[in-house]
Amino acid sequence: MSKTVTKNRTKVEPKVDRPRLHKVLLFNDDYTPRDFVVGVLKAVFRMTESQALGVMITAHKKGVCVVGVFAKDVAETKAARGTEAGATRGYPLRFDTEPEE
Ligand code: TYC
Repeated sequence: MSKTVTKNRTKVEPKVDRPRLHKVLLFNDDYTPRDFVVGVLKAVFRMTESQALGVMITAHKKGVCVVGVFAKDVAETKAARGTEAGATRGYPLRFDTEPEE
């Protein structure tokens, strides 16, 4: 008599958390020229003129604006590049990162 062979075909999904995405925030200040902020947004975040203008104006009016959402290392690099771009010209322009919910 032959034995019945059964196989468990249920897929076992590893319980790994997807790495959290991080927001890049842009903060308003009273010194950095608007055109400069727009230029940094275009160069570092590859935005169009109108996207960059929208983000700059939102930060200017509200105090802060989310620039975009990226993998942690990408968000940190872009925030650092943006802040450095201002610092090299003596502006207090500030970007920072924050984990997404
Ligand atoms: N508030 C600045 C000005 O009036 C412009 C500005 C906008 C600076 C957004 C920073 O994140 C910023 N010159």
